[in-house]
Amino acid sequence: MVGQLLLLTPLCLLYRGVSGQPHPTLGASAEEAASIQGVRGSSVELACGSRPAPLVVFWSFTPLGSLIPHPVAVTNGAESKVEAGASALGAVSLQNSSLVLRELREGARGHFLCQALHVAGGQLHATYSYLALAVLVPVSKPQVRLSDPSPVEGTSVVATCAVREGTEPVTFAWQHQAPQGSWEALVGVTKRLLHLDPVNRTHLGWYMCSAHNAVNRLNSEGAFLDVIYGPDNPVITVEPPGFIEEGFWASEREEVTLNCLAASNPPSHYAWLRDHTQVHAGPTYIIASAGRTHTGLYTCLAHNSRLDSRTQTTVRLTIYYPPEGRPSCAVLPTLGAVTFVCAWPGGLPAAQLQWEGPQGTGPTAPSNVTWSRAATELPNSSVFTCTGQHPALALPALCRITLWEPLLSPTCWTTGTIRDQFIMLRCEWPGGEPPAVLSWLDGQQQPLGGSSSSLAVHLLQAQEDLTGREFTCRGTHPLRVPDPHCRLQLEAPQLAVAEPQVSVLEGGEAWLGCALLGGMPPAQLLWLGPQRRQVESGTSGYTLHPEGAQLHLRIRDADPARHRGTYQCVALNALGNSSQSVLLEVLRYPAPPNVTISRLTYGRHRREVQLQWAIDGPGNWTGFLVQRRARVPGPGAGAWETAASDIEPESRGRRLGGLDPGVLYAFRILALNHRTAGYPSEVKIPADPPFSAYPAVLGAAGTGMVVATVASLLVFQYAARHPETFPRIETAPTTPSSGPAQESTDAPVNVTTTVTATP
Ligand SMILES: *[C@@H]1O[C@H](CO)[C@@H](O)[C@H](O)[C@H]1NC(C)=O
Ligand SMILES: *[C@@H]1O[C@H](CO)[C@@H](O)[C@H](O)[C@H]1NC(C)=O
Ligand SMILES: *[C@@H]1O[C@H](CO)[C@@H](O)[C@H](O)[C@H]1NC(C)=O
Ligand SMILES: *[C@@H]1O[C@H](CO)[C@@H](O)[C@H](O)[C@H]1NC(C)=O
Ligand SMILES: *[C@@H]1O[C@H](CO)[C@@H](O)[C@H](O)[C@H]1NC(C)=O
Ligand SMILES: *[C@@H]1O[C@H](CO)[C@@H](O)[C@H](O)[C@H]1NC(C)=O
Ligand SMILES: CC(=O)N[C@H]1CO[C@H](CO)[C@@H](O)[C@@H]1O
Repeated sequence: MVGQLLLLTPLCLLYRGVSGQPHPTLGASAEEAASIQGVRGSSVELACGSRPAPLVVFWSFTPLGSLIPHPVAVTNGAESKVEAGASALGAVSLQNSSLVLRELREGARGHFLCQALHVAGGQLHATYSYLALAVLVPVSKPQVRLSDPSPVEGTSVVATCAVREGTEPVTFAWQHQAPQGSWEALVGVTKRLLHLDPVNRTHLGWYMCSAHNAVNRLNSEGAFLDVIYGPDNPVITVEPPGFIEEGFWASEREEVTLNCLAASNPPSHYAWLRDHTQVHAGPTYIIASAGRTHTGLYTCLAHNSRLDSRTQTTVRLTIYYPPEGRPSCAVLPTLGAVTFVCAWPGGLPAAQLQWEGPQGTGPTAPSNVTWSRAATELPNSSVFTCTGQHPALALPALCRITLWEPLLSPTCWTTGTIRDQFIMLRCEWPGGEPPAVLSWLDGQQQPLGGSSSSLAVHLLQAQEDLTGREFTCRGTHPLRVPDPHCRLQLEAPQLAVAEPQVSVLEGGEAWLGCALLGGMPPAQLLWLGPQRRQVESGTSGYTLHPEGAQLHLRIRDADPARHRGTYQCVALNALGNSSQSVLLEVLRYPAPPNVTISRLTYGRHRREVQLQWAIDGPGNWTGFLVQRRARVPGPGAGAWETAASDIEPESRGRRLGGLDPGVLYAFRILALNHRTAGYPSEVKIPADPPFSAYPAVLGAAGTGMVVATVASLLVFQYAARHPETFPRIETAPTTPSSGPAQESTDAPVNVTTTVTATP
């Protein structure tokens, strides 16, 4: 059966092969050839016509490019047979009349013919089905192949997307992922080959390709393209940033970071050089605290170890530092204007200075700046500020000037130097900003010497003809109009005394007054004494009391001998002198009245006497003085010595002890009015009282047993040698005056405590 079926096949095929088109024969029908696609490895079912239940089905196959058909399978409905050689087509089986190809193989490409016999209406009908089978192959997994995985920038690289198999047409797509990027499609590239010519750093990264055909699409794994490049020229940055034309700047004492970056693959190795000496290895060089010595050229070297290539960049770093301290402000007067000067020297770079006043800002300049303003625009107390800016300072430094007009006006005065005979003209007008300027002018308003600030001094040779001359001191200050001035006129001194004649009682106190009335320069006052010598305070009872323009002379314990006379008050200045006289009289007190001894008797044992006295006539007295004298044998007598003093004016009697019984005494008494002594009384010898032992004592004396004190002897000897001095009141320490107060107008004398007199 099957053998018969196989015989039929060539006929059918031959028929088709000759005609190329199935032609219906008697009782036979043919169908159009259909194209069918199958994919290798998968299944395809070839249906044989549309008519059901054929009697016989016969499948044959003509491979592509061949004309010879091969039987494949045959069935009669009950039985079927698959040709063994059909395994080249895949796993072939029949399902009813359809040919099923599993695990389709590429050998199945070609034309299949199905011949079927049907019975219809008792007749046999043959049908033919032509099927063209295409077997498609899926693309295999592609692989990226790089012509050089590590190319140097500038060379060329070809990337290939390799696919082992796959039914054409196969199309390709490429994707690239930069190291830090994401996958990106390379738009427009659809070829298997990707040309990178020349390759550059932007090409570095992962490459992936995908291949696809009618069956499938597959992606490759990524392949890395490591483009070698660099180093580029280093780029240097500085922190904190400070750019100037010459490079970079930083402030003193700041931390300065120098950063170097040179693009390179593999990454650069860096080195920092300072003036050709390496100071650091690595991209970041930190100067912890910048100093002025850090100013200089800094070079960054970059090295690509793979290519052994080097690049370098040099920058200048300048360390800025501000000037010392702060700006200094000054203001100078100029004609009708004031000039403000602000200076702040030093620093790198120089500080920028600017003036600012109440009406706006002034000029600006480095290190120093001046600004002139018309004086009329400037009210008192205007403040001008100079601001100094420096890049190394966060805040500007300032100085200020407050203009102020000095108060009042200049004051003029003179001082004289007596010995040097110079006159100093002085003029003062203190204060002011700027300080006032002063100058001296003569009577014709001609300047004398230069001008100066606040105080002007002019020296003149003292001459008489300067008397009456006028001098003017002129002050100028920009804020004061018109110029104030002061004047002075030179004049010889003038003085006046309080009283031309002064009287004082001896022992009293006298004041001589003298006042300066004028004189320019101010005169000096002094007193000349009666001997025309200058009176010095503290000597001979003199005291000087200066009081302003007055000089008082006080005379204490007035003594006619020393103090009486003509005094002169003298005023002296560099132009001359003048003087006035004062006559001082020292008056004695009136002489006290005469005194008489009314009684003088011995006391017991002749060691004391009792003295009584009486006042003889009118007058004033302040006390009494009793004197005694030893009567010694031979010529002359002893000196008078004081037996009692300080006797109150009311007393009229006194007991006097301390006598030597062997000595015979004489007594006398004087009345005193202050220091003026009266005439001594008559001399008396004590009388014996009744019942006295006088004879015995007298007898002892008569035997020559005279006892005398040494003092008595000395007094005696003195009296013997100077009989002419007796009887006189001795005055001390100067010349003796004439006796007791015979005349009340006598020159005052000082009475010593020892008063002696001859009998
Ligand atoms: C790298 O090459 C691409 C094209 O190949 C170009 O567009 C790009 O400008 C190049 N880049 C550099 C840095 O040369
Ligand atoms: C101020 O600057 C001028 C030049 O502009 C210069 O001559 C003068 O000496 C400077 N003064 C000070 C105090 O620096
Ligand atoms: C100018 O002002 C100052 C204070 O700022 C003051 O001391 C001075 O007396 C004033 N001058 C005059 C002339 O008022
Ligand atoms: C006072 O002036 C006169 C000349 O005028 C002079 O002789 C006399 O010495 C002067 N007196 C003194 C104390 O200077
Ligand atoms: C006082 O005595 C003296 C001399 O003894 C005599 O000259 C004088 O006249 C007397 N005076 C009176 C007021 O008695
Ligand atoms: C005595 O002194 C008084 C004042 O003390 C005087 O008034 C009187 O005149 C004086 N008598 C004689 C005699 O000097
Ligand atoms: C698919 C198809 O038509 N299958 C038929 C094959 O033949 C048997 C009997 O001969 C039928 O039962 C199936 O339906």
